[in-house]
Amino acid sequence: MTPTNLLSNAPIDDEQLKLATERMENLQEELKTYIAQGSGPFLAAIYDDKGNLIAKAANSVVQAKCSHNHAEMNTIKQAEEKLNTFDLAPYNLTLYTTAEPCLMCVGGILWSGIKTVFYGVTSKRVEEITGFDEGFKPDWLNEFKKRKIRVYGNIAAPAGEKVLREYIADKKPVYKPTR
Ligand code: AZG
Ligand code: ZN
Repeated sequence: MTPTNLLSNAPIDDEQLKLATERMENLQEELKTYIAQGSGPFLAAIYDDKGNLIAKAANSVVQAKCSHNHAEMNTIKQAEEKLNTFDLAPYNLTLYTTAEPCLMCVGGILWSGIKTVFYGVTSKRVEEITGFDEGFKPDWLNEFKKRKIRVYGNIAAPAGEKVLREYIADKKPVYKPTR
């Protein structure tokens, strides 16, 4: 049965949702190790439709001193390098990300050819819990639907929110440009 708190722009069957929830829970658990090694509190992974892991990367803005280095952007870049293409569409790939893509990453996903997105914590909750600025966003689920990109959000969100609360409790950096 599809949970009522799912945020989506396409149907999904129970088995697919169960697999996605398991993968998201694993990603949230793995994120803790990345944070301990200095990454920002976001992790993303790309799988193909046979279940092969194509790419996985965390947010490395602080480590790499690059404001573009969000988890989603790093993961897409890794996948494109691995598959030697700027267009991932023929590979029918799915992106998992521990939090809703920010303004920049919504664009990055759109240009990449990713076909399906599963995200964990909503941008609203990320901002409330951490103070990160996720940017203003258009009605991106509808815009993605028009472009045949499926989106499913709020997946394993309690596990994701817990990781973000721990990040803040540990006084890790909430970086943003000075205004
Ligand atoms: C972020 N949100 C997501 N989803 N991913 C990142 O890497 C981020 N960095 N700041 N906000
Ligand atoms: Zn982003």
